[in-house]
Amino acid sequence: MRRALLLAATPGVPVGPNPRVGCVLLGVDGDPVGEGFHRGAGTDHAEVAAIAAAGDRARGATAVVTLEPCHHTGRTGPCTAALQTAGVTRVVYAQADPNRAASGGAQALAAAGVDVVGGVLADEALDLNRVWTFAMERQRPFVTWKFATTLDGRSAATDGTSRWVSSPQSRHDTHRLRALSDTMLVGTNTVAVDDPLLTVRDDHDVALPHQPLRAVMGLRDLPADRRVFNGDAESLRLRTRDPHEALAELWQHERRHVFLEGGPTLAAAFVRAGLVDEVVAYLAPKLLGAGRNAVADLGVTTMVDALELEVDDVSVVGPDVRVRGRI
Ligand code: AOF
Ligand code: ZN
Repeated sequence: MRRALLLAATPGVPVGPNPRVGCVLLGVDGDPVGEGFHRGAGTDHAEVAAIAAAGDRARGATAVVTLEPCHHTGRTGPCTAALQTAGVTRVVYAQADPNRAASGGAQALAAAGVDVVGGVLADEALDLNRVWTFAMERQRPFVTWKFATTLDGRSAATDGTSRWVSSPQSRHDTHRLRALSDTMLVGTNTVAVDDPLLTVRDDHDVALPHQPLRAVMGLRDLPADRRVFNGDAESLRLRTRDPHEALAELWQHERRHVFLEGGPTLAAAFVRAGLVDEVVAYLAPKLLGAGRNAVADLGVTTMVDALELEVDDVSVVGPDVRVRGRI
């Protein structure tokens, strides 16, 4: 299973709607006879890749796979059938499939006489696909809200200037995090005022290979020449003000991880709706004293009602401090 987990985490797999999955086949004498991993939506599932590698040696083999084999026809066929056709007699998996459309594989295999064991290193498998699992369970994308402020909590000065609150190192780090998501989301106000490009670039302004979808939500009309609607990445207009509706629409587009970079009004709408799952804050060692808050009114009037974060990481990024936590 450790080998299967390593395979699942092979670098270079494109960000997309599917989980990362690895599989090792152990032949009748217990030696590995084939292995495989999933390379992105539309390609072979890990089990099918491992079966292809093993050929005839899959007969009588044990499949060790990081996710419960699927039992549906989606972009590809059911792995339950592929395993049985190949003559696999035993299946050991880590994580139960949280995808309702595909689950039921363990039961179906057991009913067909295959020896099935689940839950082996399940926590590690879950960790690898933590965002995907969360999204599947809730049937909506996971939301990371990112913001940058001065040490006294200002995201812009009173004259409106917000470039650059945080350091080049923090901006570089932000681009790295953007590239791990599949969608960047801002409001129409941000587009109207700041005209951001919202693509993923490295230090030298070179576009990185994976460009998340650039989604813009809100009712305000925007001219087509705004930078977010141009450049080397897709964009999507969401004509809604309601965070629930926006996420439902993004879910229809098979989006699993939204990187929210909107202004204070949009951030407050998501926080109030209980739709911010993770916060990433860059705190720059600067003081403004006055200026705009990162988030608008949350309806909190007394300290005991403050929203608390469970912080899971604090890092120094250049001169700034990055805090990551769950609300
Ligand atoms: C994967 N790779 O190796 C396994 C998956 O519609 P599809 O064909 O892309 O199927 C996606 C679902 O299949 C996925 O959500 C998960 O439930 C199941 N197993 N998926 O992408 C794999 N084993
Ligand atoms: Zn499958």
